[in-house]
Amino acid sequence: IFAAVEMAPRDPILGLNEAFNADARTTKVNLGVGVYFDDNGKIPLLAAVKAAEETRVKAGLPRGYQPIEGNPAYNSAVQQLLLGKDSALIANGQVITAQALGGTGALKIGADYLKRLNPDAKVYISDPSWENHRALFESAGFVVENYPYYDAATRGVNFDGMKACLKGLNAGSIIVLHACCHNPTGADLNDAQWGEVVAICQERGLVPFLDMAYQGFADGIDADAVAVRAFSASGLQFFASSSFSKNFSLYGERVGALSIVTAGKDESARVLSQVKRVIRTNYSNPPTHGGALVAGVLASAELRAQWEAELAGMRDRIRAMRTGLVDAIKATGCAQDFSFVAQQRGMFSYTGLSAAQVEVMREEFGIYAVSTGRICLAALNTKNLDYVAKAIAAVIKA
Ligand code: PLP
Ligand code: TYF
Repeated sequence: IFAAVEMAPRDPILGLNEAFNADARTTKVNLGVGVYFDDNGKIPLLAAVKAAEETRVKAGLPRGYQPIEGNPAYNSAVQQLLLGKDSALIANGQVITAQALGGTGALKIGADYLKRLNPDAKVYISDPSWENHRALFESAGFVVENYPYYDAATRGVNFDGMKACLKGLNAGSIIVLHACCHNPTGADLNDAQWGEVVAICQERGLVPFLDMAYQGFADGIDADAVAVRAFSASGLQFFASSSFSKNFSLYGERVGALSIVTAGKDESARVLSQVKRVIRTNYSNPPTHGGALVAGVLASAELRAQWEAELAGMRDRIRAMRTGLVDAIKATGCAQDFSFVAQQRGMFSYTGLSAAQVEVMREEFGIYAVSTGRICLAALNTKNLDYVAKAIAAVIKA
């Protein structure tokens, strides 16, 4: 049965981890995968999460099945993070949320449901986008195309190009938007631009799907929800995926959620019933532990404050690494100005390094980056910063 099976291509980002792990050099640095490491190069276990976990373990709970849509306390906390605790949409019963297996799982149940809802729609993702967006929507059966997004010349968003494209799309087209901290470019829309995108979605009858994987990594929980809040104020229906991999440092626990804003309570009940059907035929119901930890942190005023402080600590450390990298590259005497790195938001920077330069970084310095020139700033620390800066300066000069 397997004789004719070909090797599938490796995930361009996760595949780098394998090469990194096999590298024997002690000076090696992995700037490839989007994971937050602390100044010692370790993935943190947040103190707020640890406290919630200790309480949960002490309680010695049985492990029954969860409801198909997951933990109700968790789902309600997710809605409040996205839409704000005083959201009229929540009060009106216009929001449904299903706990999902990470942000990826949320995107997949959303994609599978959209395929049933509107099988002929096309999906549009930013150019460039997170590598998995295309593959995921294609595997749900959609044709996926790009809308213009990044402008390499300005290192910002080609907003005119993006708008012109969105304005030409057919009604019902599905638009995947990075709610904040764009992966891979670090270039986000400003508030006014979000307002314009909302207006275009309204005029054209587009279906927005906001992917929120880094809430709290740019400016803070509420500040990073501006896009979601702009859509929620518009009266539009939309989809939103949440991931708590990064902001709760719970990568392997697979904690995420799919939320859908509907026109009203009755619609919500019908939509939720269909989403549950998608879930049932995929994995029946989500796992308990990670969602319970997030719900536990968010239900306690004390743990929530502790989490927000820890999240601010991660955000501030990334910012310090951004300015540190800019300064350290400058200090090498490098002719190229890297000050744009300090303006980009979230975990990533599109450095402008070519695939050939990225390869030299890997071969000569043991520094791993994505071939597109994307680096993860959250993998820099006070010990490897100068080494990375010197390597970047060296490959640019070569
Ligand atoms: N969406 C974007 C834009 C991401 O960068 C990521 C990264 O992990 C995800 C979704 C997936 O999140 P998760 O790891 O929780 O599946
Ligand atoms: O972009 C990143 O590096 C993160 C982690 O298939 C990731 O979002 C990368 C690839 C992938 C799943 C997660």
